[in-house]
Amino acid sequence: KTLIDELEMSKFTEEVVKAYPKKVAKKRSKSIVINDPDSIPQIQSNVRTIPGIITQRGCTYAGCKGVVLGPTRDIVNITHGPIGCGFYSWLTRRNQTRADKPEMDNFIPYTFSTDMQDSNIVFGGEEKLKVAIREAVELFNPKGIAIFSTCPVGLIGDDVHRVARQMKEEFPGVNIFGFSCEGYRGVSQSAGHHIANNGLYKHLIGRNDNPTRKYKYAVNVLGEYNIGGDAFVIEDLFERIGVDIIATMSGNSTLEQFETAHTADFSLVMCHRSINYVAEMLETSFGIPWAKANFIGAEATAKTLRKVGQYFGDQELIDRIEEVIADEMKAVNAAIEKARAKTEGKTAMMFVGGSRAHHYQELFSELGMETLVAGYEFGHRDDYEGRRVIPTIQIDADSRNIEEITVYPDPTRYKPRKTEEELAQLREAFDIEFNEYKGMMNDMKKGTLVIDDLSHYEMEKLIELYKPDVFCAGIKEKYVVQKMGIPMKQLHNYDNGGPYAAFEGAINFYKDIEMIACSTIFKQMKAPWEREEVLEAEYVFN
Ligand code: CFM
Ligand code: HCA
Repeated sequence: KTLIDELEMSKFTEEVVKAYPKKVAKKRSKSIVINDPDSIPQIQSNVRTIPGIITQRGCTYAGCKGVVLGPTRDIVNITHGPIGCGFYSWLTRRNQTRADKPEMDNFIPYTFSTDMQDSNIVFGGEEKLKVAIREAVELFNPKGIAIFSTCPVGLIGDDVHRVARQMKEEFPGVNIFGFSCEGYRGVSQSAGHHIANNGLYKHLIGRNDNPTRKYKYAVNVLGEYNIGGDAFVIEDLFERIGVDIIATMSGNSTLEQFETAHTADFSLVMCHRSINYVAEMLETSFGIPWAKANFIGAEATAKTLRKVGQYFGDQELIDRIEEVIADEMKAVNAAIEKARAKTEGKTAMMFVGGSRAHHYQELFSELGMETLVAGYEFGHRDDYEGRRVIPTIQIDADSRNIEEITVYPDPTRYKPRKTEEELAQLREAFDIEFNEYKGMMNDMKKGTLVIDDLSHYEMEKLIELYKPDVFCAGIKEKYVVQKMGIPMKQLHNYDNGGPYAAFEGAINFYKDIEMIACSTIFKQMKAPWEREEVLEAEYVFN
């Protein structure tokens, strides 16, 4: 009997479904499945959270401004809205940047907002936005300014795109553009990613044909946000194998990187959920193929580097890659051996965004730890079930999830590098060889639980029933989980740790997990509700 058989993961479904009101139970049970990698079950995802449920999710504005555009250092990102939205999407994610020359702009240490007040809601906020833009130009003289709409902006009808156009006329040298990424536009951050991707394409990508190139081959690294310095480690690795990174989207990035992304030879896609639209657009318009990549885990990193070698088919590059892998694996193996003596056989659960709950399972399995349950906050079915994404407009009346349609650029503005026919051929051969279209469920064991948009109630039940050795999620879960006596690791901002990407990052992760999963301190803790009498709340359903 395996550990998973013994734990009887089906107990969870029964208990949770029993506790919910009938309608809620019916809806939630479609998002809770027992996995079978040989015959992957359908999972309901990317649908509206049931009102009243405490969700881990964030909003569309968070996905657009905080996630995709936020990590760029030389665009002034102005939040048009009340101050809270700008403040809470500012640096809690720990996206880093390297602006180590005096001539480099770096606006990441600032949060820019129009700080809308009641009077702006009543009389309109466009004038205040113009004042903010003028002030930003006067103080910082930036190359670009992006405006992000928050919920009230959509409700009162301020037109951020019109303001952007007017301000561009006033300041012709500055690229000024807006995003209609009001928080309520989608069911989660996911719609914000799509809106951001369209904006990147419309306003930035393809505007500069002269990238800085050192080497013969060049790639884009898409869906890597430099949390805790991950992108720095990846950049160092590419320097060692002698391949240029034209654009990282958007960790440690600049406006120039976006503008020249169309000159790369190949796109590697780390977080597919947040940037697949740009990857598809670069392939369709410029004939730049993309492949899924994963720099989380030493084995996964080696596999990704080998894909790069295979793509360019250059023996010298392939040899260099093998040398780097062999060299790095020495330290990795020594670190695994040391940590694994303590971590082997321990268990983990992880609930994060739209790709990390999958990617981080690699690192845990390198430590000999089993992932019992995992889920995304806002992944789509392909992120779970591993099918090819075809960007489409999705209108689901029941879930009220209205996704943006992917905007392909006007072909007269760009010169595609490949014909339609060449592209079709390339896609067919390439996808089979390079894109495995694997989702999280392909890589999880039979009998494990997969849960989409986990509720707070479900989280507590999971912990009560299966007592994992480590629980991974975000800040909303952190302290409740720790008070329950379970070590908790944030996989969004890595708490204060990282980098965790590539070989160097893997070693950091092994050490950090060994430290928390094997610590006895949490077991000695008593939560406030265990120490003193508390009023018990009772759910009343009708
Ligand atoms: Fe992609 Fe991300 Fe993630 Fe994401 Fe996010 Fe993030 Fe995340 Mo937090 S882009 S989907 S919207 S990997 S911010 S860097 S950690 S939820 S799993
Ligand atoms: C976001 C950002 C977030 C939040 C993390 C958390 C991040 O989606 O708005 O809830 O702890 O990674 O910073 O996902």
